[in-house]
Amino acid sequence: MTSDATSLSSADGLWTGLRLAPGAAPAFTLGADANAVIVVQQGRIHWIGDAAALPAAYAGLARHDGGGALVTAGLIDCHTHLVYGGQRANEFAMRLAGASYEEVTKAGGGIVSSVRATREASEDELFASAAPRLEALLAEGVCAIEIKSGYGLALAHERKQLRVARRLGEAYGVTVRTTFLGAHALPPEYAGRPNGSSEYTDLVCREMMPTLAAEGLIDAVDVFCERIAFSLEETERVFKAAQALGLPVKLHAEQLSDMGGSELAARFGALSCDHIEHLPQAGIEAMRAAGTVAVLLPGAYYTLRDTHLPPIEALRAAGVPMAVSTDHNPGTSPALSLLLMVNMACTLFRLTVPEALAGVTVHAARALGLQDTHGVIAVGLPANFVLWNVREAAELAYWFGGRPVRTVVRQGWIR
Ligand code: DI6
Ligand code: FE
Repeated sequence: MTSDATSLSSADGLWTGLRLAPGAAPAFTLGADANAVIVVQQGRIHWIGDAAALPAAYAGLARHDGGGALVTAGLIDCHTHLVYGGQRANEFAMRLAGASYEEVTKAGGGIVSSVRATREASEDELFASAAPRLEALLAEGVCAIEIKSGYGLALAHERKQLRVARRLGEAYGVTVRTTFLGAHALPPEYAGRPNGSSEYTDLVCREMMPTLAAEGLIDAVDVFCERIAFSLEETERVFKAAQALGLPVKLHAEQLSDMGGSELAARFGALSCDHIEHLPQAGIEAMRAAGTVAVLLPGAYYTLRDTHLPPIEALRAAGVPMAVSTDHNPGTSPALSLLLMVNMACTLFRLTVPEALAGVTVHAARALGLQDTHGVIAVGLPANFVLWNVREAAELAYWFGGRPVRTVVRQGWIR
């Protein structure tokens, strides 16, 4: 882990001998074999172009030899539940032995077991357990990440999660966008009450969200809208509370069934609808009209052995931007590789390589409201880019496993 105060060197200078991956720097259409140059100054992109056109003023800068590496914008993991206590490998083993989700839940498993472990953990313990998970993602070139709450389900514990998310961003020099997901599951103390879900939704809207927003801990608000979680009516109550606080929304939508959540989210101008295996055409149209990003989560689809594919062709035809993310969480997607998600998005969901790479860069940025500062290599933006030891961009989706990263430049520093 390096903090900016102790990094060995800044990325300032002349990065030479580069090949820009398609889409990496939209302002340029340099051929994949062009000898591209990036100039970084004070941690920001100052110039990009063909070496032959480099302005003389930059010729004397410190040089970083790219050695012919392929370059993409820094990767963005736009949907994670990275901060939580404990882990649930035992559930994984139980399910392999044939236990149903109900049996796992009866044995104390499921989200509630992560809630219990998160509540028992201190803020420092949560930081310590999340740090190596973040390091694994950063090692693959992630330069921005979304981190949700949703395992505390009570004010003090939701605050703990969101504070850890902020601390991780500061400690590692990575852009972190926090998402309040108090409406992730019904906490044990509300389960079994006749109006427990509605009463808890009130607590989320009237106490937890405004308090944590006032403490500067919330960048966006999310809900798990599903038969086994929160209803459409409860989701709308949470969205209205977020809107009143000026907070953007996103939604775990249509993961297991068509709840109509995507149309509701689009009505609130949601940044993204996520999972969307059961997304209907009406939801697609509403998302297109609202500019809402479709976030695909192949890790959860794979772990749950789902067979209901998201409507990729219809999303593509409608021109809805598609992002790809790990959905890192201890239950349905304990994924620590965004590149593996790129491979799964192609292999399982049939995205093209350019679509999958856009899904972890420019579209992922839009899903976090970061489209003006992240997701592409462009003059004026913070220097977030990755040099890869591959000949062609398709290799970033083709290989799974391995370490194709040559150099990560994150927030203007070599990591
Ligand atoms: N959808 C999921 O797949 C995860 N949360 C959600 O909203 C499950 C989270 C867990 O099992 O811990
Ligand atoms: Fe999720």
